[in-house]
Amino acid sequence: MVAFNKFFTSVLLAIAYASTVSAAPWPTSSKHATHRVRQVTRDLQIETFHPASTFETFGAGLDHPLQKRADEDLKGSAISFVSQHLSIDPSTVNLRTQAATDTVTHAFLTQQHDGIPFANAVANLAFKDNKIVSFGSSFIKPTQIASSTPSVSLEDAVAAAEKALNGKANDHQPTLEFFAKQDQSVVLTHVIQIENDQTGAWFEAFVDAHSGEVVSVTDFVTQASYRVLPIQQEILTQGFQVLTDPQDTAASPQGWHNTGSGSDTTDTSGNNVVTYKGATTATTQQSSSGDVFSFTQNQSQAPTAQANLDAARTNAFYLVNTVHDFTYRYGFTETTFNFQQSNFGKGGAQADRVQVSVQDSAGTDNADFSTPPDGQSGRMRMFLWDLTNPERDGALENDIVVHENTHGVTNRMTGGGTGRCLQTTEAGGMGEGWSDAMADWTEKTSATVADYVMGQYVINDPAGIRTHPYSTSSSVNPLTYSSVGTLNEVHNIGEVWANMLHNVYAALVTAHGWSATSRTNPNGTEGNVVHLHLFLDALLLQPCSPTFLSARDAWIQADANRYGGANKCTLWKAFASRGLGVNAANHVNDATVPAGC
Ligand SMILES: *[C@@H]1O[C@H](CO)[C@@H](O)[C@H](O)[C@H]1NC(C)=O
Ligand SMILES: *[C@@H]1O[C@H](CO)[C@@H](O)[C@H](O)[C@H]1NC(C)=O
Ligand SMILES: [Ca+2]
Ligand SMILES: [Zn+2]
Repeated sequence: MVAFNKFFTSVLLAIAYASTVSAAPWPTSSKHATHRVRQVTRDLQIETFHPASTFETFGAGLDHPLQKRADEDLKGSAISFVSQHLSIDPSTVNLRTQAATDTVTHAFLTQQHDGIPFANAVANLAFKDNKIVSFGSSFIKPTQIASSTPSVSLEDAVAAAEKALNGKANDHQPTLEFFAKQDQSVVLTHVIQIENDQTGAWFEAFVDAHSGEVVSVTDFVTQASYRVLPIQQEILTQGFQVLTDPQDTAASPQGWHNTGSGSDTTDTSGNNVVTYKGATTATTQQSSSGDVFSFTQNQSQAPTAQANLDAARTNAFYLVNTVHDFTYRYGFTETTFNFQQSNFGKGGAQADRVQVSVQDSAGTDNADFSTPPDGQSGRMRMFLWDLTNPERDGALENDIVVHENTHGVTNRMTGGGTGRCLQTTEAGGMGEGWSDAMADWTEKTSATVADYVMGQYVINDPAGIRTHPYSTSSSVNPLTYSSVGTLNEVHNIGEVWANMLHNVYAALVTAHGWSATSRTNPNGTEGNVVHLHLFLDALLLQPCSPTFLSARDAWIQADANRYGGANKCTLWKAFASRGLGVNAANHVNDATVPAGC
């Protein structure tokens, strides 16, 4: 495979170059927003490129060109705005999909040529009250575009991708898409999903349809989620509780045990999730009739003991359903690319409930979540942790399950359900941050905003698995925006973002109080309700491959959209207190807040 060898060589060159950056005039972190170095297989490391996104927000909104024409639809409005705003021909703009929440309508677009979409030159527009409130774009000015007729067959492209990525094409239909390279030249690619059942790898390969080279990948798996610290001392676990009818029927109209047709299931499978060990049919059956799942964990026995395994599958089932239900209330619905087996005719792509593999044999001391596009199941794998005897089960630590599940939420809501938009180092880092921040949100039981620690149970250490607790105290957690410039690993970068969001949360709760019913009532005015609304609204607003700067701007705009900007100064002060003020840029702190704040 000449093409493969060529690819391999150029990759090695890119990496060798990257590792000698000390001589370069720019900091390594200047690539955080557009690149990511990935260990694709044991022998192959590649650096992927994602065009930089611009992001503009418009406060109360801009008028758009077709606003006055009553007969115009969203598609016409979106294409006409984008082509005028970027001074490009409307025929080069394609509306890929749209989504709506209770406040905003979103259009997700791609650049196109000869009717073929660009995979990585994309845009997103948000409309509120028929005005444009934000615009994100990674459209490029192509220097050269390959012929739109492939000269390499799909069959040969599949073979090249399978060889390069050490896996097999799955049954997802390959597509033909253009792909923008770093030099702004555009290649035509066969886009093929490749999986490896043993390693759990799940990629989307972009294979040049004229040269046969693998030019890039999307990695659907968020890997190596947990860093391990030494065991110091014991903690007590919080203990189980029996919950009766915890389902929220506003979010799950047929409950948790019905996939939209036929009778209810009597095991840990339903419309939002199936939890199993080994095979998807290896679920836990109810312990007595009427959906009773009561299994008492015995901590002196191995996690694999029957009752402990049943407790793990039951706990994960409860958690993923609960996250489904409360995120649904706040806007992660069928039309905004959520995970459900049946969408009950409400739009969006279905047959994609989350599959949770507990006690997965592929690894230890970790967990991961794969987010393919809307319409394909999300896949969570929970491993055992071997730092204690008996081992401990990640499925029994709620913050770990919520962290993993949130990868599905952020990867689906950013960029319109493609799973392609949190691939850069910086965006991947924020992905880890949102996941910790969501776990932080779910574990609050009062208005007190105590320091928050992730993952104490699995490693049996009160310090948890991160470098610092999340805290409003800068002495407890000193991370600021400029820390991102010194960090290269996504979980470390994620800690900076999660700590900022912890401070945003604390500021909102201080300003507006706390609701004990926030999970089921999104109409409250309390700070924790406001926080989760802005959290999810901002995901839909922000551009593909967001940065700390554009993600912050998306929160500010989300507040303008939903609350008329009532929290603008509260948000700016919280972000600025950790270096993400008005003039922050290039991983240099700034504490400025807008005039009037
Ligand atoms: C838990 O397991 C240990 C070890 O097998 C056993 O001695 C103990 O009786 C069990 N506890 C309960 C409550 O079943
Ligand atoms: C929230 O408000 C909406 C719109 O007014 C209403 O339909 C819904 O029932 C309310 N939800 C709750 C839990 O009060
Ligand atoms: Ca879906
Ligand atoms: Zn993670």
